[in-house]
Amino acid sequence: MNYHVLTLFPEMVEQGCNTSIIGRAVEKGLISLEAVNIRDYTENKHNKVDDYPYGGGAGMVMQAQPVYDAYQSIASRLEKKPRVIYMTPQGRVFSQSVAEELAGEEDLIFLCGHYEGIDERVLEEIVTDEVSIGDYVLTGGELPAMVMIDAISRLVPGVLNNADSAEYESFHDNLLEHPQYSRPEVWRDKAVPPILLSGHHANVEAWRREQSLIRTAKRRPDLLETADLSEKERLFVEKNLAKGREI
Ligand code: 9D3
Repeated sequence: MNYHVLTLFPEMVEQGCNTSIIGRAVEKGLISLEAVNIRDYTENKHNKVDDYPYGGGAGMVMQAQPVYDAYQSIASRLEKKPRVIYMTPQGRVFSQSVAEELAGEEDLIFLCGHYEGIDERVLEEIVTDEVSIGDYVLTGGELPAMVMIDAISRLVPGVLNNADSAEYESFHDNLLEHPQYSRPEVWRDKAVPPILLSGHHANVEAWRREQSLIRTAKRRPDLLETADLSEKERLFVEKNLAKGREI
């Protein structure tokens, strides 16, 4: 996977990605990351990338030319036209399924905006996807691009260690995870649930599954609509957990 980020803050993207698991994946050659400074492609002596909006109004608009030329500096080197993801609060909301879809691409270009936006004409020319990371207001598209790079990278084969990828493979039917406990057995008068010390593997698994159902019903009831539940589990949820009730 080769990521290319079009931004006015290339150091922010590089600093953010070159640490942690993503940094190690870059060192291993599994992914590459290039942050392209849009300001390097201006054609005026003050390196100005924005101007007033036609029609008036507050703020500034990023001009088409430097964005397009920065894009061309990447695209002209690639054999195939890459997907160009414009990070915008108006895009479709990022999710695990979007990450899975994008993880299959060879190259991804992220376009990060600032100011009031980018001249619509260059967006029409180069953008293939518009993505938001959720309904809250940030100051730019860099953190959203980094969030997407993190979520996509862990799906690239070899990026996660074996234990973590096994965890990923055994998908959890769209339920929240059960609680976890480690030593000591008693901490501040709170004991670990005894079933976890029983050594009875099947009972432990049944308890964990039930905890997942309870948690999901309580915290994210919306997930139950699409969760993969057995007939018996559906009945358990209906009887004990539906509409905010809890056993
Ligand atoms: C004055 C501009 N705003 C009108 C309400 C729109 C606006 C544009 C750009 C607000 C914030 C931003 C900066 N944010 C992003 O570029 C962004 C973003 C976000 O703010 N939230 C969630 N996902 C994303 S993806 C890019």
